[in-house]
Amino acid sequence: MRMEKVLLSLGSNLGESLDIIKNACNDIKADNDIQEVIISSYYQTKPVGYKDQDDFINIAISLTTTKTPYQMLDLCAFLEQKYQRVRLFKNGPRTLDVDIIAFGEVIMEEEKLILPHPRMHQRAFVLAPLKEIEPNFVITKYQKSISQLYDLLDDTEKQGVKIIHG
Ligand code: PH2
Ligand code: MG
Ligand code: MG
Repeated sequence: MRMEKVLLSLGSNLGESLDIIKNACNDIKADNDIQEVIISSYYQTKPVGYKDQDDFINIAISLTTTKTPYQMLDLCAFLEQKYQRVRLFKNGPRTLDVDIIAFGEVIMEEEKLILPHPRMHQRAFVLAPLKEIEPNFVITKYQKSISQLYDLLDDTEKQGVKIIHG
């Protein structure tokens, strides 16, 4: 079976965000098709897009898996359901969002899944946690590492992201 490295971004700004993210991490570690799970520190991040909402907690996860991209997407959707995702409107407050940022070198644009994540290269709340755990992972689409993509962000974007526990 082919093993791929997968990068995930988790976010929450509604409910008990720290607990929700911690529990989702444990669920991911317990999955039989997932190995080598690395979890970043927790970050408190200013909302991007729709601004009139609470700060988010964001983390990144790196793992290896024998799952396909769509099987991985199913797990993300399952976890969002399990933690009773409430999402009032696009980019609005949510209890748990689990996004696939990259799936090996896969590049695809389908209705339900775009890889790598279409906005990953613009977001400090994605790249700061990822840089901590996978600085040298190359995003094939951009021919740049996570660390290089992070360095290209504006200072204002970077300043909205603060580490909260190590
Ligand atoms: N997710 C969004 C929109 N804006 N802002 C922060 N800080 N963190 C997020 O996870 C986030 C966001 C859409 O998924
Ligand atoms: Mg998202
Ligand atoms: Mg999402």
